[in-house]
Amino acid sequence: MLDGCTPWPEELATRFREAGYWRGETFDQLLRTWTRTHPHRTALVHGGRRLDRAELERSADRVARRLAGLGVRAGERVVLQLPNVPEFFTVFFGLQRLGAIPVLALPLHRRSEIVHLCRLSGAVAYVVPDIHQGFDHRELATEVVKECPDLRHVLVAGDQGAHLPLDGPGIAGELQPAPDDASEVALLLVSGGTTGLPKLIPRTHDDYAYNVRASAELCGFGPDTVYLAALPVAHNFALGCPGVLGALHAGGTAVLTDEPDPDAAFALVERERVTVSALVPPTARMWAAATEWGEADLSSLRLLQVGGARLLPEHAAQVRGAFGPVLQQVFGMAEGLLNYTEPDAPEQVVLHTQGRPLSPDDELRIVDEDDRDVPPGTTGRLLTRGPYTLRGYYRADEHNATAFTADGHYRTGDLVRRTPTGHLVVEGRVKEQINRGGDKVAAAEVEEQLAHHPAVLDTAVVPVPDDLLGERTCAFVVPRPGATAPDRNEAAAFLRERGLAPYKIPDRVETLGALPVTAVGKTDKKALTALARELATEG
Ligand code: J2J
Repeated sequence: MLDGCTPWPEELATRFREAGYWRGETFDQLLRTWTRTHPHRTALVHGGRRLDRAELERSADRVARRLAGLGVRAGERVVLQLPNVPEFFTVFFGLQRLGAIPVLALPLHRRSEIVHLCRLSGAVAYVVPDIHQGFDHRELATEVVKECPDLRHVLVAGDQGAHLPLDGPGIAGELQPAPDDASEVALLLVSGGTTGLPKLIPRTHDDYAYNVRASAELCGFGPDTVYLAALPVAHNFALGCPGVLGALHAGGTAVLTDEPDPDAAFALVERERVTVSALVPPTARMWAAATEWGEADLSSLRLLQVGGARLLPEHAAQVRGAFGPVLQQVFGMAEGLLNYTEPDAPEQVVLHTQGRPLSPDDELRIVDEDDRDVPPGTTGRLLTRGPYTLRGYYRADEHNATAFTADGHYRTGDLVRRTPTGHLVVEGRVKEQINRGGDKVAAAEVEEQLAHHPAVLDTAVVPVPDDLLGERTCAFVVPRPGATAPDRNEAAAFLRERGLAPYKIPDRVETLGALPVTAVGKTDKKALTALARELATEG
């Protein structure tokens, strides 16, 4: 396995192969199988463009030739930052053809995240759109290159500006055969993060193909599936749970859009007869509200997956009321473990739980703070391991020492309880992360960035409840003696300047004379969370 990764112990790997979870197929082999079975079935739709599987495979081969011509080799990492466009998949599969490893940056990542991802992964290339949603990624790339000596190439899907066109000449002649070791890393996903900087999650061909296949089976995907990707496909949910890859695997079609708002999305549902989509709770609620006045024909929808953040029972009821019994709750994580409510689950289960583990071999423990199992039905910290849950973050020995138990359980940081039917209810979390409607913000990352402000002595970032997003971020700032603490606008401008992704910029900034501390002298985040809540209700 790629240096810097933690493989599964050999006896477990053997078991997962014997159980048929791990089938030894790489994503390159899978694409070729999908093409052979249905070469002319539509794979991807974007605006007026339609690519069948044969075209997807040909375009992926072109990208592979292009990258091979630039010297990209098997095992090397390439940061892929594309929105929901077909090129995301031609590059993804082009890299698979070479055995090179995509690092899936989110479209909203900015200089701070991208420089970190490039350096951490030692990426040799960075693939960007030209301008996306008003933001010029070529300018970002120019800055990134200056700070990342290993980065040899920037490739632009679109108007290349000062960089190289993705669509340029590649090697002629035969490509080397694709590497066929399915226990190798196929992709690196970005973790929501709890520490100062995002972590990378290695996903092997074996484990991720299982993740996709088992999800597609559970969700009843088949050749008639038309999946609307309205969340970023760089995110695990829309990529592989079952996502676009699940639709392709099942012989179906994926419709790509960057506009999840109901007007645009409903028009696509009607036009393409979309059967399934995946949303975060705030978008699901907007969709539900929009059915009141929208006139689009949504009768093709068979499944509406909602996950990424807690969907409150009353909101679940609204969504179910608007769309009928198509709602599915999903409690997943890029690190692996996926929980789904079954498509035929009773209403009570769909409204009140976040689903059941996907694999019979997902091992779950619910424990107290000393890692002792809590009594059945009580809330505790969720630990997990299994055939598609990572055993270690990439190049992160120190963090791995605390993020995993000695016997390889991943500490999810989520507080859950299990119902008698084996479904999980997410009750909260112990990790210092703010879940902003599905967008994850590591408190420590924002604190670290804010601490660079010359007027800031100390800072702490906590969640505040929010009706739409579930949570927003509140930063408490202690000014240096004699200095004036930055207000919200100044802090926002400062963090933007430092290249932080826009969704990580605090929604509120409050000044304090000192941060409260606990008996052992740590910042008292509980007290600050309570204070933030109080300030928020005052307005
Ligand atoms: C409460 N919290 C949830 C839920 C995720 C499918 C769906 C989501 C993700 C995802 C994903 C939640 N209720 N229904 O990768 O494939 C919080 C938990 C979890 C963290 C993981 C997928 N669904 N969460 O959200 O890696 O705190 O993955 O540990 O972005 O989101 O975040 P992420």
